[in-house]
Amino acid sequence: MSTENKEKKQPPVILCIGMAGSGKTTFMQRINAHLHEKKTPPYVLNLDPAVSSLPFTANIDIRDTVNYKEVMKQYNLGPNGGILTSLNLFTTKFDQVLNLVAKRAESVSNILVDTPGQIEIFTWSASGAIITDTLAASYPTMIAYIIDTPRTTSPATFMSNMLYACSILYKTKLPFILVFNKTDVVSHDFAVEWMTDFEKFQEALSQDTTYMSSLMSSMSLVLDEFYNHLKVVGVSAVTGAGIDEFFQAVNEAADEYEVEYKPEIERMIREKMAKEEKNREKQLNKLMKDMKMSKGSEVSLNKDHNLEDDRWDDAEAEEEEEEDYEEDDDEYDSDQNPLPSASKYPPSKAQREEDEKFKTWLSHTKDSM
Ligand SMILES: Nc1nc2c(ncn2[C@@H]2O[C@H](COP(=O)(O)OP(=O)(O)O)[C@@H](O)[C@H]2O)c(=O)[nH]1
Ligand SMILES: [Mg+2]
Repeated sequence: MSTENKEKKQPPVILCIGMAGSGKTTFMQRINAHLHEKKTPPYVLNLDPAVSSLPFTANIDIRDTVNYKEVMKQYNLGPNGGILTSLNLFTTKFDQVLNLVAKRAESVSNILVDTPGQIEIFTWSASGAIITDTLAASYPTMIAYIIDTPRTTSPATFMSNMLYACSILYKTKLPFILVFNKTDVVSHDFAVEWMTDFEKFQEALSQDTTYMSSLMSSMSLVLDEFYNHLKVVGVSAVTGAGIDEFFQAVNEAADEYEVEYKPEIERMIREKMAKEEKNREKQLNKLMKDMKMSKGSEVSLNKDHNLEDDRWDDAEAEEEEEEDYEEDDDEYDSDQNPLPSASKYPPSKAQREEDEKFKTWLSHTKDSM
């Protein structure tokens, strides 16, 4: 991590997302070990309630909060429903999780997050979105999209996987690193070639004679734009190859977050606060109106004070006369004004008296504040 900035930088959050079996957990284990070796330990979160044994120590483990098997039993759910419900339950406590993370943020290099095996549980659930957005509001957050390289060598699977990644990028709008994993089995060179040379991908597609190929060839045009937004690295979680390149991409993604994503996130937060402020003002106005009404009825019940009130009325009598003139003017104008002016239905004398009393009361309250 660059230490040039005087201001202490927030640790980047690396969200590991990918299809089941792509190697997210193994990759987490690898980068965790790598950071410990460099004496820059990370903070580790496990969000997979169904993992039987973790090959690394998580600082926060969803399994400590919810027992996924119990959830399945209690709610009468299958495995996927159980995982999703566990994640939802955990998300209700995420503010506490965030507090714990914040306490350690100063002393860790990165925040690593492992997600459930089945990708859609995290990417298409409300809790996944809440967790992602909450982290992204405070930390430079990025997606590490893990790909099972040996299983992506056919153009059709490659394409499907890219479209999925594309949908996550558009949904989260966060910096995105494509991590081609398991390069100890198959090199990711073919993927890089397909992504940089459109003709090469078309060529590969043309050898695919299934109905998919024509669908794919038209869709691949869309992906060209998507590829421009990505960083691509090839790694092996098992051998450790490519991990330095991965962390280089993490640094770039963190900078990208500061320049491109943070201002946008801050703008969204400001917008939300302005909206809330406006709402508060509206509520306050409503409250004042309510007070005016209740105060009015209270005063009108208070007949004992009429003598005093009368003195005030004397002083106000002139004002009232002036108002009467204004009302007349309004009536003349009403021909041009399509909306009937309020003076067409002037308030009754009693109402006006009450209004005046309210104004007086208000000015007294202001003075005494
Ligand atoms: N050869 C090889 N196998 C890997 C690699 N990374 C993960 N695996 C294997 O892929 C399988 C699934 O890995 P896992 O980390 O559990 O995937 P997850 O479901 O995405 O968390 C396991 O059998 C791992 O041993 C890798 O870099 N190379
Ligand atoms: Mg896993």
